[in-house]
Amino acid sequence: MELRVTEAGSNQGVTDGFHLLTDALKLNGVKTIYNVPGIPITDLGRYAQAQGLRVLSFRHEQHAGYAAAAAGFLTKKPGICMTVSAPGFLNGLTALAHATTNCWPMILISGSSEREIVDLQRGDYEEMDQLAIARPHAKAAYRILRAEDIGLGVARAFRAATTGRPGGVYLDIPGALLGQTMNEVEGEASLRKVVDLNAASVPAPTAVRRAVEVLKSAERPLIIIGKGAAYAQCDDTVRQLVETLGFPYLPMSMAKGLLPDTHPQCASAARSLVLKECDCVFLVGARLNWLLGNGEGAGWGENGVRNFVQIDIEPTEMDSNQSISAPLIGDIESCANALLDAIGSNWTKPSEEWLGAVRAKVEFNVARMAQRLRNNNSPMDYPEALGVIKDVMAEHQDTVLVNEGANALDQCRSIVDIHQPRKRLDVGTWGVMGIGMGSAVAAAVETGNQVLAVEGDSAFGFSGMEVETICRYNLPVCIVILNNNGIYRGDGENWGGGDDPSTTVFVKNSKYELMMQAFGGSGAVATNPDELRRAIADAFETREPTLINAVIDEAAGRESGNIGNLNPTSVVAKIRYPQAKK
Ligand code: OXT
Ligand code: ADP
Ligand code: MG
Repeated sequence: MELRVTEAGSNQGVTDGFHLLTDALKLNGVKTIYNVPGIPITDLGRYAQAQGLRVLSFRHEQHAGYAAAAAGFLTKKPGICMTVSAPGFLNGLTALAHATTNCWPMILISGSSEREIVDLQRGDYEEMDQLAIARPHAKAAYRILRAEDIGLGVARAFRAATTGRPGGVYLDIPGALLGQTMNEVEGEASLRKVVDLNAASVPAPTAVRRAVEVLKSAERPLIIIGKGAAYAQCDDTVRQLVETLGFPYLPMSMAKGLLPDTHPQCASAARSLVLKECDCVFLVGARLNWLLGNGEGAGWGENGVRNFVQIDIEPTEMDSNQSISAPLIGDIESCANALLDAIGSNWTKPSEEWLGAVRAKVEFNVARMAQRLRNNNSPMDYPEALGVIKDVMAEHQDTVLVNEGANALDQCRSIVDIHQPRKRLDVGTWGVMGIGMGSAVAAAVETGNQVLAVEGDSAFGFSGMEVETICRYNLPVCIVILNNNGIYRGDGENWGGGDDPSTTVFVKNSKYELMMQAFGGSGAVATNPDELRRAIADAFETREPTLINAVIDEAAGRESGNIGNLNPTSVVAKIRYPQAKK
């Protein structure tokens, strides 16, 4: 029921949609909104700011959305993004889909046009049926039409975003809702605080016993830890489980640091060996998707893996690719504790034959890499530049590393150790270019820590304008652009021989550092590892927004980094372009 102002000319005892919405967000613990203002939500941002929420305005909704998604991963609570209707909503939708794909909680709140106009397609300002468009890209999508339902709508969004497998939720806010009024006391009473957002989900005892039996029977076991485990924020329990079992483990990209990458059981540097040789894989908050070759084929042993054991909060994840011999359906903390209880103190660790073989391969590969990290060439190649970043992350372990690109991503992931949980944010399940600056802003705002964004020059371009946002809020973000003049490499040629550059090549020797200087931040050029080391040290000391243009040999990269095999090949290309080089 909608209540109108009772006393003419007075608004005492009355509230409205604007204030109910911000009150509902505050009641559910929201502290920050990532937003781009405009009709009909400009005042919503102002009122939220007036009521003590931090409202950060971006230059493009996609980056506000990526910030909200990253905030969800870092905090285990929904990150909030707010946009205007149709184009702003669509700009934010990519990020909502990214959050859903990565199983991160996020709420996209978009202003929209009124139903009576949209549904008859009468042509409203920014008319679009946003709810219908959002639904396939979100875990859930809701529209609120009445002020008295705001508390309910926000509560449903919070519950859906977090409980069970987390994901993105869309909340549609027609402009007129914000202006609706109702009695203040009744309005306050209509708000709801969601209790036990990340509710525990305990596995069945039979499932736990089955898992212990399967793990016990393994001869060459391997644990794969995914970003679901990093998200779960039960770091000590996961560590205890890994150390008790004594298996070698592989951290997926954003699970790096959950146990330090320097941990003696970490098998990252023996990745091919462990995937090829293992007979039992224990997945902890990781999916057997493309990043793991769907658990079969190239990379995996010829005879395949005998048994998979999997912990996941989402029941339908089980058997999505390979048969799971022992599914543990529940949250990681509950499952890990149940396993630890069932294992007790009588656990036999894997054979020295297996552990020794993995250790030997790790030591061999780390030693082989070490020399490449110490060269001091100009221009640099990737390992030379990343050797510096590796040292920086070892010296400043609470720094949050943001990373995107192709070679800039893959080589950074292999070379740069992460030492603490949730200190690496990257392109995620879809391999998205453009997450960089939004993630960097969220990391700085949500953690208060120094942020180091290691960016391919192409990757940076997707969100580069947000350096103004970083300067405006004076965030401790140091951006290092690994600048090889293009996508994958800077030395590609136009295979038709025309004047246009190759499709993958950018302006040579671009002065990216000036972009940061334009907004009052610091800019520097690094042509060798020593200069890079000094420039990062300066940025960390001052905590000023800084952009370092790190000059990389334009011939240093590989097509698509480590995933070139995913490019389709043309059988006629070799005949048509015999002289062509990439
Ligand atoms: O065991 P072996 O011998 O095999 O060796 C492995 C490890 O053992 C070893 N290793 C180590 N050695 C020594 N020491 C240590 N510590 C160590 N650690 C590991 O290293 C190797 C490799 O190990 P790794 O990395 O663990 O294993 P691998 O096999 O690579 O793992 C497989 C994967 C699949 C899990 C892994 O590769 C992975 O996670 N990949 C993610 C890839 C990804 O998502 N890429 C991003 C997308 S690429 C492409 O699509 C791009 N686009 C198109 C585009 C996109 N994406 N988005 C949008 C919105 N629009 C367009 C674009 C435009 S990339 C791109 C821009 C690129 O240009 P940039 O200028 O930005 O970047 P540059 O390339 O730098 O120019
Ligand atoms: P990665 O890319 O690192 O391999 P994925 O995103 O593929 O990780 O997998 C993460 C998995 O973790 C998802 O299947 C998700 O359902 C699961 N997950 C997320 N949070 C929890 C949790 N608290 N407990 C158990 N599983 C979780
Ligand atoms: Mg590049």
